[in-house]
Amino acid sequence: MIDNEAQVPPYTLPDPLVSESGQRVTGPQDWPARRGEILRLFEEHVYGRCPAPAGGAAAVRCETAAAALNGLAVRRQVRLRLTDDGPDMDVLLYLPAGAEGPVPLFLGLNFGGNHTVHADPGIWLPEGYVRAGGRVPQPGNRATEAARGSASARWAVEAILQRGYGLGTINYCDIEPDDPAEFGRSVRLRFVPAGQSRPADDQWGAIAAWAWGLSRAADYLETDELVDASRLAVIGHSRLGKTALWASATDPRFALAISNNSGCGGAALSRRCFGETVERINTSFPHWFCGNFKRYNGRESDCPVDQHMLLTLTAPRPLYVASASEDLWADPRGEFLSLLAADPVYRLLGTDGLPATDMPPCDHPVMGTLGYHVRTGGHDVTPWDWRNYLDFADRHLQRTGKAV
Ligand code: GTR
Repeated sequence: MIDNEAQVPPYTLPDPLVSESGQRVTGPQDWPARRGEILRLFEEHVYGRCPAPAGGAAAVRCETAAAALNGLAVRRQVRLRLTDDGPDMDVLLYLPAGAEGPVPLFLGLNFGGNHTVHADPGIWLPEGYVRAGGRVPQPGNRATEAARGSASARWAVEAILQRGYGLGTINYCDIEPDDPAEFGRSVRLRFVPAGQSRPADDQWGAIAAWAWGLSRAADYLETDELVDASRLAVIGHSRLGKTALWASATDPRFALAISNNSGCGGAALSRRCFGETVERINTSFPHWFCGNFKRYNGRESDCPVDQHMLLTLTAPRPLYVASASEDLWADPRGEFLSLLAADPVYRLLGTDGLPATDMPPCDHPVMGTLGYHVRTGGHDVTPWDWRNYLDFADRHLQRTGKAV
C-alpha cells in the first residue's frame, strides 16, 4: 500500500472544464452540457445507471411522537415500500420541537439500523436485515436491543436539533444488504430484466442503489409538512460518504452535501493510488461499483474520470469534504487535492469555491461554498465533525428558504 507522498506515481487529472471532444468550457452557459457528459461517464464507468423509480414509494406505516427526547424532538418514523414487491425502508426523523415552520434537514444512511443512532426506546427495532458487525454485534443479521444507541457517538442528534435542523436516517441494508450473497434482498433485484440474474456491467452497483434509496427518501420528504425539502443536506461516512456524493451528483434536490472520510471511490483521487486502490476496493467489495469499474484495476489513468469530477457534479451547491489525519486508507491529501481540483468549476459558476490553496493544518476548517477539514484522529464521525457541518449548513441553508 502506498502510504507516503514519495511513492505517489506521477499522474495527470482529466480537466473537468474540457469536454470529451476537446472543447473548453468558457462560461456557465457551457457547463450543463459538460456536466451531463461527466454524469454519464460516472454512470457508465464507476457507479452504474439507475432505473427510474417505479412510481412514488408508498408509505405503508407511519408514526409520530410529539414529545420525544424529553420534549426536544418530534420523532416521526415512516416505512416506505420501494417497489410493489418491496423491500421496505424505514425512515427515522427527528425534528426540532416547536419549530415555527418546515425545517432544513440532514439526511444520511446508517450502518447498523435506525435503533443504533440513539438510545431512544421509541425507535422501531428493525424487523429486517441488519449488519452483523459494529460496536455491538447483531448475530444472524437480526436487530438486537443491546445495539440500541450503540452508534450514537456518530450522530449528534441533540446538537442538530438545538441548532434548528432535523435529522433523517435509514438503515442502508433496508435498500441493499452490504453483502453480494444477500442480493436476493436488494432493491436492485426488483429491476433486473427478465433473462438476467444480475445488473449488466453498466448498471447500478450497491452504492448507486443506496443513493437511489436516499432519493426515494427525498420524494417522501417533499410531502412532509414538517420538513423544508428545499433545504436538504445529504451526509455520509466512509462507504456511505461515497454514497452521499453520488446521491448529490444524481439528485439536485440535495441542496448541500457532506462527505465524511469517503476515500477511494468517494472524494479521494484514484490516480494517486494512495491507501485503498481501485483494484483493492473492487476485490474487497465487488458489489459496490458497476462491473465496468473493474476495468480500471491497476489502470486508474485509463479511466475517463477521476473523483474530483464527481465533486463538480454537486456544483454550485455547497459541498464539504472531511478527512481524518490517521485515516491514510482514505488518503486525506487526495481528498483535499480532489476538492481543490473541483474548485475551478465552482468559481466558473460564480461562487467563491474553496478558500484555500494548500491543505490546512489539522483541526482548522476552511469554509466557502466548498468546505474542508482534516481532523486529528482516525476513521470516524465525531461531535467536532458535526459542529463544523452545522456551521457550514448555517452559512448556506439558514440564509435562504423559509423561516425556522
Ligand atoms: C473499508 C473500505 C473503505 C471504506 C470503509 C467503510 O473497509 O475499504 O473504502 O468504505 O470500509 O465504509 O467503513
